[in-house]
Amino acid sequence: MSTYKYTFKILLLGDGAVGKTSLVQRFIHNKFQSGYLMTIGMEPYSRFETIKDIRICLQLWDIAGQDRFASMRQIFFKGSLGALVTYDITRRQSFENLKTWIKEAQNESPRIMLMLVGNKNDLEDLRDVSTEEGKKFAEDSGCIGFIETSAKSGTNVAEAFVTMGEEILKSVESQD
Ligand code: G3D
Ligand code: MG
Repeated sequence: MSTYKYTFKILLLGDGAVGKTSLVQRFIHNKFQSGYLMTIGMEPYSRFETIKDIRICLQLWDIAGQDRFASMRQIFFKGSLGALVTYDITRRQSFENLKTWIKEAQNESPRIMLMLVGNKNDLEDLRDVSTEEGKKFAEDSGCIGFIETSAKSGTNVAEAFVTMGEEILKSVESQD
């Protein structure tokens, strides 16, 4: 079925190598590939979901290598309704750097809904950021939710994207 009521533009933000591309690949193709660099341009990936009986196109944009070009950045942020703000639970610096990502997202898209995602939770032995810290940061920075995921095992990946979709739908429908 190709008819749908809404397209929600959702961004993946966060440092390099936190797993943004891997999360999108897991959600779209249900696969995980390690060991080579996947190059994603400005073409978004889409997956259709039915949420509360409403057919929705979740359009996912991975910032890839465009972050250095201001004009690309504007195209990237334009019309975005949500973002998965992603860090790697084994790399504290990627967690600290989210402050900058969030500031930029809120500057470019003041109404954007943010969901905090701690990825690589299959690597429990290497954990560097606790679940409690993640939760607290999400609350303090006005995120609509927090979830830990693994693109490798698939844990919580669909939940992260679909929850984002549900929250955007709630906000869109309450404006009608
Ligand atoms: P990015 O798009 O944010 O830059 P990538 O990140 O999706 O390219 O992932 C960066 C590296 O982390 C890749 O390793 C990838 O396989 C790995 N990775 C992504 N998600 C997970 C996860 O949930 N668990 C684990 N264990 N590894 C993950 P390589 O070796 O391909 O560079
Ligand atoms: Mg990538």
